Amino acid sequence: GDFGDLRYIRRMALPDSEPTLPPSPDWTIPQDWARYTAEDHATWDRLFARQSALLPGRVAPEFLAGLDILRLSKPGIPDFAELNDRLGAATGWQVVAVPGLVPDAIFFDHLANRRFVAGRFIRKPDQLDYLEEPDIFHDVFGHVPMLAHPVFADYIQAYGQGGLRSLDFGALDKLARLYWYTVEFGLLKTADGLRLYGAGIVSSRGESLFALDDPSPNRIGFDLERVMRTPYRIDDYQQTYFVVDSFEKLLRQTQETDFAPLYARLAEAPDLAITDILPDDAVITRGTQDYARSLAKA
Ligand code: HBI
Ligand code: FE
Repeated sequence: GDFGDLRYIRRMALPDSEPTLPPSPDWTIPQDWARYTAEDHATWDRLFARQSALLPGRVAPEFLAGLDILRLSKPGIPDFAELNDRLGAATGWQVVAVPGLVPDAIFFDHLANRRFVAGRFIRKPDQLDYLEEPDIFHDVFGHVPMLAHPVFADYIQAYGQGGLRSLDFGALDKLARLYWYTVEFGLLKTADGLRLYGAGIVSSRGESLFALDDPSPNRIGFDLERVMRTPYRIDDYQQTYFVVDSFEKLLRQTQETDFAPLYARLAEAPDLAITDILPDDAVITRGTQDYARSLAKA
């Protein structure tokens, strides 16, 4: 089936079985923009054209506004030097290239200092809908537009700071769910209806349609503690999406929550099942889960 570009997440769940030597203390490498081939640039342009045609009317206005930052002076894969001039001017964030997944503490340290790590490779033309690791299209097209939004920019930084602290509590798996269900797969409630903003959705053609239109998944109002009790799917479209009312509220909640007692409570409470609906949930869509069932049978 069409897995969108989510399969990359599978690698995040694996133990670090392929030890890689850090290329530098902070794991960054040069982008080497001059090394991209004409085919690489054409892949970016195809994906960019396809998603930017699909997203108006589906994506959060904040994302659409941020997308302009990716329209650089030359077509093809963005040159981080030029991109960073623009992104830096907007919110002070920078994009840095890394060879692939980096250790958690390194990842959080970059976010806490307003540096977003991005893969520098791009998928091959036969992988437009399907790949296992985040490539530059996911990392840059998916994430950079929201990093250009001042409130969301602060939210991702706060997440990085919280991530560093979660390591001391042994609560990384719980906190990672917050990132997953907001930064990667979040939906926003607007006066015109639900809109997409999660990078894992907006960089995937299939999930850009599924997350908004399909009757299968649950769509539930965002609640910080509830989200942190909810496991997620790493191998296919989500079975539950969480909907925020505003990015301001999301940021405020993340800054004001005292995570130490929250982690203590979570350590006592059992995880929920992915598709559970609780009496206190603000249910927007009660999903049929037909899509997930069809996968299980296949
Ligand atoms: N590395 N390059 C990269 N990208 C990620 O999204 C990423 C990572 N390393 C660790 C990591 N994410 C996780 O810590 C979290 O998403 C929880
Ligand atoms: Fe991502």
